Amino acid sequence: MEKLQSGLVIEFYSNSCLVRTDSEDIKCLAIKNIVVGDIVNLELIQDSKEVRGIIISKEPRTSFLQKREGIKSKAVAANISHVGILVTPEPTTSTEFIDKWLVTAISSNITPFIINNKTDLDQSSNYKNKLQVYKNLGIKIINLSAKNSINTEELKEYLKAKCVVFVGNSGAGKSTLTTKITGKNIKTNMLSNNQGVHTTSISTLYEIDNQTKIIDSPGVRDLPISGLSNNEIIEGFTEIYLCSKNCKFSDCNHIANEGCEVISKLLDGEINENRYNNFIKFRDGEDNG
Ligand SMILES: Nc1nc2c(ncn2[C@@H]2O[C@H](COP(=O)(O)OP(=O)(O)O)[C@@H](O)[C@H]2O)c(=O)[nH]1
Ligand SMILES: [Mg+2]
Ligand SMILES: [Zn+2]
Repeated sequence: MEKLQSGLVIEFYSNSCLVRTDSEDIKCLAIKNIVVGDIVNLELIQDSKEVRGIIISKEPRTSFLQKREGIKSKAVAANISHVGILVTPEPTTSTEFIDKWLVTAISSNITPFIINNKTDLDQSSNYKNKLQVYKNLGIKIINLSAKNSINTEELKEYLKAKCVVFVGNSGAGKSTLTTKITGKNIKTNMLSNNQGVHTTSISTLYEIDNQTKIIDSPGVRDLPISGLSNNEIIEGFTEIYLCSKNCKFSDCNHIANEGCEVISKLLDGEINENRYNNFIKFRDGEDNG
Protein backbone atom coordinates (compact mmCIF):
# COMPACT_ATOMS: atom_id res chain seq x y z
CA MET A 1 0.00 0.00 0.00
CA GLU A 2 1.23 3.46 -0.96
CA LYS A 3 1.73 5.50 2.16
CA LEU A 4 1.13 8.81 0.41
CA GLN A 5 -1.81 9.41 -1.87
CA SER A 6 -3.75 12.29 -3.31
CA GLY A 7 -7.49 12.51 -3.72
CA LEU A 8 -10.62 14.62 -3.95
CA VAL A 9 -12.69 15.59 -0.88
CA ILE A 10 -16.17 14.30 -1.76
CA GLU A 11 -17.99 14.35 1.55
CA PHE A 12 -17.72 16.56 4.53
CA TYR A 13 -18.90 15.94 8.09
CA SER A 14 -18.42 17.99 11.21
CA ASN A 15 -15.04 16.51 12.11
CA SER A 16 -14.03 14.19 9.31
CA CYS A 17 -14.27 13.87 5.57
CA LEU A 18 -14.22 11.29 2.81
CA VAL A 19 -11.48 11.48 0.19
CA ARG A 20 -11.74 9.70 -3.15
CA THR A 21 -8.40 8.36 -4.36
CA ASP A 22 -7.76 6.34 -7.51
CA SER A 23 -8.32 3.13 -5.64
CA GLU A 24 -10.79 3.80 -2.84
CA ASP A 25 -12.67 6.27 -0.66
CA ILE A 26 -10.78 6.98 2.54
CA LYS A 27 -12.09 8.47 5.74
CA CYS A 28 -9.84 11.27 6.88
CA LEU A 29 -9.12 13.26 9.96
CA ALA A 30 -7.22 16.52 10.34
CA ILE A 31 -9.50 18.60 8.17
CA LYS A 32 -8.66 22.10 9.25
CA ASN A 33 -9.00 24.54 6.32
CA ILE A 34 -10.21 21.77 4.01
CA VAL A 35 -13.55 21.88 2.19
CA VAL A 36 -15.46 19.74 -0.25
CA GLY A 37 -13.89 19.97 -3.70
CA ASP A 38 -10.34 20.26 -2.39
CA ILE A 39 -7.58 18.09 -3.82
CA VAL A 40 -5.57 16.85 -0.85
CA ASN A 41 -2.50 14.77 -0.11
CA LEU A 42 -2.87 12.05 2.47
CA GLU A 43 -0.77 9.93 4.68
CA LEU A 44 -2.41 6.55 5.23
CA ILE A 45 -2.54 4.79 8.56
CA GLN A 46 -3.80 1.31 9.18
CA ASP A 47 -5.51 0.83 12.51
CA SER A 48 -7.01 -2.42 13.74
CA LYS A 49 -10.14 -2.10 11.61
CA GLU A 50 -9.59 0.14 8.63
CA VAL A 51 -7.32 2.36 6.63
CA ARG A 52 -7.63 6.00 7.48
CA GLY A 53 -6.01 9.09 6.12
CA ILE A 54 -4.44 12.12 7.60
CA ILE A 55 -4.51 15.17 5.37
CA ILE A 56 -1.06 16.64 5.22
CA SER A 57 -1.52 19.28 2.53
CA LYS A 58 -3.91 20.59 -0.09
CA GLU A 59 -3.31 21.60 -3.69
CA PRO A 60 -3.81 25.24 -4.73
CA ARG A 61 -7.48 25.98 -5.52
CA THR A 62 -8.65 27.23 -8.91
CA SER A 63 -11.56 28.93 -7.14
CA PHE A 64 -13.30 28.90 -3.83
CA LEU A 65 -16.59 30.10 -2.50
CA GLN A 66 -16.20 31.66 0.86
CA LYS A 67 -18.30 33.08 3.59
CA ARG A 68 -17.04 36.54 4.42
CA GLU A 69 -18.32 38.49 7.32
CA GLY A 70 -16.40 41.59 8.26
CA ILE A 71 -12.74 40.66 8.13
CA LYS A 72 -13.38 36.97 8.77
CA SER A 73 -13.58 34.54 5.88
CA LYS A 74 -14.14 30.83 5.64
CA ALA A 75 -14.05 28.71 2.50
CA VAL A 76 -17.13 26.56 1.96
CA ALA A 77 -16.31 24.78 -1.30
CA ALA A 78 -13.29 24.63 -3.59
CA ASN A 79 -12.55 24.22 -7.27
CA ILE A 80 -16.07 24.97 -8.49
CA SER A 81 -16.01 26.07 -12.14
CA HIS A 82 -19.70 26.99 -12.59
CA VAL A 83 -22.66 28.22 -10.56
CA GLY A 84 -26.07 27.25 -11.95
CA ILE A 85 -28.60 29.81 -10.71
CA LEU A 86 -32.08 28.29 -10.68
CA VAL A 87 -34.73 30.80 -11.71
CA THR A 88 -38.42 29.91 -11.45
CA PRO A 89 -41.79 31.60 -11.85
CA GLU A 90 -42.99 29.83 -8.69
CA PRO A 91 -41.53 30.56 -6.15
CA THR A 92 -40.68 33.84 -7.84
CA THR A 93 -36.95 34.37 -8.13
CA SER A 94 -36.05 37.99 -7.41
CA THR A 95 -33.54 39.83 -9.58
CA GLU A 96 -31.77 40.55 -6.31
CA PHE A 97 -31.17 36.83 -5.84
CA ILE A 98 -29.88 36.45 -9.40
CA ASP A 99 -27.62 39.51 -9.15
CA LYS A 100 -26.28 38.44 -5.78
CA TRP A 101 -25.12 35.18 -7.31
CA LEU A 102 -23.70 36.83 -10.41
CA VAL A 103 -21.61 39.12 -8.21
CA THR A 104 -20.56 36.26 -5.92
CA ALA A 105 -19.55 34.03 -8.83
CA ILE A 106 -17.66 36.72 -10.72
CA SER A 107 -15.76 37.79 -7.60
CA SER A 108 -14.86 34.14 -6.95
CA ASN A 109 -13.53 33.34 -10.42
CA ILE A 110 -16.52 31.10 -11.16
CA THR A 111 -18.67 31.20 -14.32
CA PRO A 112 -22.36 31.81 -13.59
CA PHE A 113 -25.22 30.61 -15.79
CA ILE A 114 -28.99 30.50 -15.41
CA ILE A 115 -31.20 27.44 -15.27
CA ASN A 116 -34.73 28.49 -16.13
CA ASN A 117 -36.54 25.66 -14.34
CA LYS A 118 -40.24 24.70 -14.39
CA THR A 119 -40.76 25.51 -18.08
CA ASP A 120 -43.93 23.41 -17.79
CA LEU A 121 -45.53 26.24 -15.80
CA ASP A 122 -46.99 29.39 -17.37
CA GLN A 123 -44.44 32.14 -17.76
CA SER A 124 -45.74 35.71 -17.56
CA SER A 125 -44.34 38.36 -19.89
CA ASN A 126 -42.79 39.94 -16.80
CA TYR A 127 -40.92 36.74 -16.13
CA LYS A 128 -39.77 36.41 -19.73
CA ASN A 129 -38.54 40.01 -19.71
CA LYS A 130 -36.60 39.34 -16.54
CA LEU A 131 -34.75 36.46 -18.22
CA GLN A 132 -34.19 38.51 -21.37
CA VAL A 133 -32.20 41.07 -19.37
CA TYR A 134 -29.67 38.38 -18.44
CA LYS A 135 -29.64 36.90 -21.90
CA ASN A 136 -28.76 40.36 -23.23
CA LEU A 137 -25.83 40.45 -20.82
CA GLY A 138 -24.48 37.33 -22.51
CA ILE A 139 -25.30 34.95 -19.70
CA LYS A 140 -25.97 31.38 -20.76
CA ILE A 141 -29.57 30.31 -20.05
CA ILE A 142 -30.74 26.70 -20.14
CA ASN A 143 -34.52 26.21 -20.17
CA LEU A 144 -35.73 22.99 -18.61
CA SER A 145 -38.17 21.21 -16.38
CA ALA A 146 -36.40 19.14 -13.76
CA LYS A 147 -39.59 17.44 -12.63
CA ASN A 148 -40.68 16.41 -16.13
CA SER A 149 -37.15 15.73 -17.40
CA ILE A 150 -37.61 18.21 -20.24
CA ASN A 151 -34.29 19.33 -21.72
CA THR A 152 -32.22 18.04 -18.82
CA GLU A 153 -29.94 16.47 -21.46
CA GLU A 154 -28.83 19.92 -22.62
CA LEU A 155 -27.76 20.69 -19.06
CA LYS A 156 -25.92 17.37 -18.73
CA GLU A 157 -24.09 18.08 -21.96
CA TYR A 158 -23.19 21.60 -20.81
CA LEU A 159 -21.87 20.30 -17.49
CA LYS A 160 -19.35 17.89 -19.02
CA ALA A 161 -15.91 18.36 -17.49
CA LYS A 162 -17.23 21.05 -15.17
CA CYS A 163 -17.72 21.30 -11.43
CA VAL A 164 -21.02 22.98 -10.62
CA VAL A 165 -23.06 24.09 -7.66
CA PHE A 166 -26.79 24.74 -8.06
CA VAL A 167 -28.22 27.68 -6.15
CA GLY A 168 -31.84 28.73 -5.89
CA ASN A 169 -34.56 29.68 -3.45
CA SER A 170 -36.12 26.94 -1.40
CA GLY A 171 -38.59 25.20 -3.72
CA ALA A 172 -36.80 26.16 -6.94
CA GLY A 173 -35.98 22.52 -7.67
CA LYS A 174 -32.34 22.03 -6.65
CA SER A 175 -32.92 18.59 -5.13
CA THR A 176 -35.16 17.48 -7.99
CA LEU A 177 -32.56 18.59 -10.52
CA THR A 178 -29.62 17.05 -8.67
CA THR A 179 -31.54 13.77 -8.46
CA LYS A 180 -32.26 13.86 -12.20
CA ILE A 181 -28.68 14.66 -13.14
CA THR A 182 -26.94 12.26 -10.75
CA GLY A 183 -29.53 9.51 -10.80
CA LYS A 184 -29.25 9.46 -7.02
CA ASN A 185 -32.00 10.32 -4.62
CA ILE A 186 -30.82 13.37 -2.75
CA LYS A 187 -32.15 13.62 0.72
CA THR A 188 -32.18 16.80 2.70
CA ASN A 189 -29.22 17.07 5.00
CA MET A 190 -31.05 16.58 8.25
CA LEU A 191 -30.14 14.21 11.00
CA SER A 192 -32.70 13.61 13.66
CA ASN A 193 -32.05 12.35 17.14
CA ASN A 194 -34.47 11.42 19.87
CA GLN A 195 -34.37 14.91 21.39
CA GLY A 196 -35.78 16.34 18.18
CA VAL A 197 -34.52 17.38 14.82
CA HIS A 198 -30.88 18.23 14.45
CA THR A 199 -29.39 19.83 11.38
CA THR A 200 -25.89 19.21 10.19
CA SER A 201 -24.16 20.81 7.26
CA ILE A 202 -22.96 17.84 5.32
CA SER A 203 -21.61 18.75 1.93
CA THR A 204 -21.35 16.21 -0.83
CA LEU A 205 -19.65 16.12 -4.19
CA TYR A 206 -21.28 13.84 -6.78
CA GLU A 207 -19.24 12.63 -9.71
CA ILE A 208 -21.01 11.67 -12.91
CA ASP A 209 -19.18 9.77 -15.64
CA ASN A 210 -15.88 10.78 -14.02
CA GLN A 211 -16.24 14.14 -15.73
CA THR A 212 -19.03 16.18 -14.24
CA LYS A 213 -18.99 17.13 -10.60
CA ILE A 214 -21.93 18.53 -8.67
CA ILE A 215 -21.39 20.00 -5.24
CA ASP A 216 -24.36 20.01 -2.92
CA SER A 217 -23.76 22.06 0.18
CA PRO A 218 -26.22 24.06 2.24
CA GLY A 219 -23.36 26.32 3.35
CA VAL A 220 -22.72 27.38 -0.21
CA ARG A 221 -26.30 28.37 -0.87
CA ASP A 222 -26.67 31.27 1.49
CA LEU A 223 -23.47 33.21 1.16
CA PRO A 224 -23.82 36.85 2.20
CA ILE A 225 -22.46 39.57 -0.04
CA SER A 226 -21.80 41.82 2.92
CA GLY A 227 -18.10 40.97 2.88
CA LEU A 228 -17.54 42.11 -0.70
CA SER A 229 -15.70 45.34 -1.41
CA ASN A 230 -17.25 48.11 -3.53
CA ASN A 231 -14.87 47.16 -6.33
CA GLU A 232 -15.93 43.54 -6.27
CA ILE A 233 -19.57 44.61 -6.34
CA ILE A 234 -19.27 46.91 -9.36
CA GLU A 235 -17.11 44.36 -11.22
CA GLY A 236 -19.92 41.87 -10.72
CA PHE A 237 -22.25 44.20 -12.63
CA THR A 238 -20.20 43.96 -15.79
CA GLU A 239 -22.20 46.37 -17.96
CA ILE A 240 -22.24 49.01 -15.20
CA TYR A 241 -18.55 48.52 -14.57
CA LEU A 242 -17.68 49.07 -18.22
CA CYS A 243 -19.74 52.29 -18.34
CA SER A 244 -18.26 53.58 -15.11
CA LYS A 245 -14.85 53.82 -16.76
CA ASN A 246 -16.25 56.70 -18.83
CA CYS A 247 -17.62 58.71 -15.92
CA LYS A 248 -16.16 62.22 -15.78
CA PHE A 249 -14.78 61.78 -12.25
CA SER A 250 -12.87 58.70 -11.19
CA ASP A 251 -14.53 58.80 -7.77
CA CYS A 252 -18.02 59.18 -9.27
CA ASN A 253 -20.72 57.76 -6.99
CA HIS A 254 -22.91 56.87 -10.01
CA ILE A 255 -25.87 58.52 -8.32
CA ALA A 256 -25.71 62.28 -8.60
CA ASN A 257 -22.30 63.26 -9.90
CA GLU A 258 -21.87 65.41 -12.96
CA GLY A 259 -20.86 63.55 -16.13
CA CYS A 260 -21.88 60.13 -14.83
CA GLU A 261 -21.93 57.71 -17.75
CA VAL A 262 -23.80 55.09 -15.72
CA ILE A 263 -26.71 57.48 -15.10
CA SER A 264 -26.62 58.55 -18.72
CA LYS A 265 -26.87 54.92 -19.92
CA LEU A 266 -29.57 54.27 -17.35
CA LEU A 267 -31.66 57.15 -18.73
CA ASP A 268 -31.05 55.86 -22.27
CA GLY A 269 -32.40 52.49 -21.19
CA GLU A 270 -29.12 50.78 -22.05
CA ILE A 271 -28.61 49.87 -18.41
CA ASN A 272 -31.56 48.01 -16.94
CA GLU A 273 -33.20 49.79 -14.01
CA ASN A 274 -33.45 46.69 -11.82
CA ARG A 275 -29.79 45.96 -12.35
CA TYR A 276 -28.87 49.51 -11.45
CA ASN A 277 -31.07 49.49 -8.34
CA ASN A 278 -29.55 46.20 -7.16
CA PHE A 279 -26.06 47.55 -7.74
CA ILE A 280 -26.75 50.60 -5.55
CA LYS A 281 -28.50 48.44 -2.95
CA PHE A 282 -25.62 45.97 -2.71
CA ARG A 283 -23.03 48.72 -2.58
CA ASP A 284 -24.79 51.10 -0.19
CA GLY A 285 -27.20 48.79 1.64
CA GLU A 286 -27.13 48.87 5.41
CA ASP A 287 -26.15 45.17 5.64
CA ASN A 288 -23.07 46.00 3.55
CA GLY A 289 -20.52 47.03 6.17
N1 LIG B 1 -43.99 22.19 -12.03
C1 LIG B 1 -42.73 21.88 -11.73
N2 LIG B 1 -42.39 21.62 -10.46
C2 LIG B 1 -41.11 21.31 -10.18
C3 LIG B 1 -40.11 21.25 -11.19
N3 LIG B 1 -38.93 20.93 -10.60
C4 LIG B 1 -39.18 20.78 -9.29
N4 LIG B 1 -40.50 21.01 -9.02
C5 LIG B 1 -41.22 20.92 -7.74
O1 LIG B 1 -40.82 21.99 -6.90
C6 LIG B 1 -40.86 21.57 -5.54
C7 LIG B 1 -39.55 21.88 -4.87
O2 LIG B 1 -38.52 21.09 -5.45
P1 LIG B 1 -37.16 20.74 -4.68
O3 LIG B 1 -36.31 19.98 -5.63
O4 LIG B 1 -37.44 20.14 -3.36
O5 LIG B 1 -36.59 22.23 -4.46
P2 LIG B 1 -35.34 22.72 -3.60
O6 LIG B 1 -35.90 23.32 -2.34
O7 LIG B 1 -34.69 23.78 -4.44
O8 LIG B 1 -34.45 21.55 -3.35
C8 LIG B 1 -41.19 20.08 -5.56
O9 LIG B 1 -42.56 19.93 -5.29
C9 LIG B 1 -40.85 19.66 -6.97
O10 LIG B 1 -41.62 18.57 -7.41
C10 LIG B 1 -40.50 21.50 -12.55
O11 LIG B 1 -39.72 21.45 -13.49
N5 LIG B 1 -41.82 21.82 -12.75
MG1 LIG C 1 -33.75 20.69 -1.56
ZN1 LIG D 1 -20.68 57.48 -12.59
